Amino acid sequence: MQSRETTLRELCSRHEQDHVFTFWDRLTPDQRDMLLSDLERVRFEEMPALLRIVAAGTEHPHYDRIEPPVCVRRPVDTRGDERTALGESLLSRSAVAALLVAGGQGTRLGFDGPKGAFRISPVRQKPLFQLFAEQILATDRRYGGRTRWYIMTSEANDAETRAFFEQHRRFGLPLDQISFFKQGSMPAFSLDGRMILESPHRLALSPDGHGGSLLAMATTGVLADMAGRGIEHVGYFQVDNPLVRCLDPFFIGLHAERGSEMSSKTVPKASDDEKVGVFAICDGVLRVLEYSDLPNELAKARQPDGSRRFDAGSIAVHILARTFVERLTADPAAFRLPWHRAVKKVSSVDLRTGQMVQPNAPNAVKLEAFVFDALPLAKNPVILETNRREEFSPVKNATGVDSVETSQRALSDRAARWLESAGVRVPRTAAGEYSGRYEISPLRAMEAAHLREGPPLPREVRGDVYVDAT
Ligand code: UD2
Repeated sequence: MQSRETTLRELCSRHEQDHVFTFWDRLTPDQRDMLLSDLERVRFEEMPALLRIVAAGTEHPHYDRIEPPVCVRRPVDTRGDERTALGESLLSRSAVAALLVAGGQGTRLGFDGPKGAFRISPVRQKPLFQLFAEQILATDRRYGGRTRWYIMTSEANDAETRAFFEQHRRFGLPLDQISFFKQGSMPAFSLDGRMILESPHRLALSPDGHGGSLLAMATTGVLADMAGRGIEHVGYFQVDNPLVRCLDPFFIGLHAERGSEMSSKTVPKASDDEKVGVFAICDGVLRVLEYSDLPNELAKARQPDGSRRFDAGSIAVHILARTFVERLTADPAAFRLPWHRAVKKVSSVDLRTGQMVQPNAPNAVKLEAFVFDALPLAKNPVILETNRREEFSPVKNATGVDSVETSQRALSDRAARWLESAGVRVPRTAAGEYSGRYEISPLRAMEAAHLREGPPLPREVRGDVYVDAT
């Protein structure tokens, strides 16, 4: 049998990537092993296609006809609705799993560590992961199921993420209710199509995008695990939205009732240039057009009544039928979502000197797959329009738009509204804004109505208020 080294050298040579062995003679045995391990993660069989995308430059897809989609609007009160009842029964049968994608690098937030470890809640400073864990616990207590939680990490943050959960005793969830799995990696390429070395013995690898979740579910055994447990639907959400309702009975029921393979939530866009993809029917097929692919004239287009024409923003909350993911990935070697190309700055090693080079201009192409590109492949997709103030305020940046401050404010204001709806007087400033900070444990309420069911609340609150489970 050929040695690893020979096999990988041959593959590299076949795809004109021999430069990755430039420093081989100087590497220690451990370093050689690391380089070979990195190379084993490269999908060489896809290399010709990848190199074509790298060389092609960024092209926006062209469609002859782009139209707004039809969305189902969420009723103000979903209690008593038959779709809610269906969702509740699926949750009580543990037929729905939660899937959190948390493999991203979180560079914009400037936080050192997995993004889910970021402390976001306005009073207790709970990390994002805890808010999600408590929702899952609360869902199980309410409906009597045992919801399995799959967390996708990446090579860069897997160990730290697992350690964080252990350190916090999984926020009360039993050991056997959480599964971590790792997404794939993708090398960064120089503009002329060579894999970048980030050190003499390491490739510059980064996560392959949240679209990598579908393939990773197949290749890491997650799908088989789900099938074995009777899980039929997968509630997909991102790590950066503390307002997310990750297991929403109404949404689950709507998806199941329609026999949808992939359903998505939307909110009306906050502005023409908000950084969210939009749902659109492109040449007859429902898709998400990512904000970076949306031509300016479409982002600004108006209906005759003056409202925004492409207004259905994607908040990256989906439900996927397990059988849909199985169907797509039945032959993992053949399954591909399109690669999206971004030109970024990546530090690299100078192949002549072995010295590190920090680029001052973008020098590298990174390729990522997006999960919403599965939407055009899904039967009966449904889009549910929901209320932004209740469900969406992502924390992307340290300051400004979609920042820690705006997200904490949204959590606090939502808690204040729920308290008011339960008859509690909440003080406001002269300008009508809530004064003080408010937080409600998900174990006490996941929506306003739950707050009215529990133990009595004070008639009035003031200052920083935390409403606990009891
Ligand atoms: C995403 C959507 C955007 C909108 C917005 C809502 C994309 C490309 N854009 O924008 O349309 O819905 O969210 O907040 O999705 N992740 C991984 N592995 C990866 C890359 C990302 O797990 O390889 C996770 C990451 O941890 C995070 C989520 O995916 O939970 C979003 O990633 P992002 O920050 O790249 O997406 P963003 O903000 O550009």
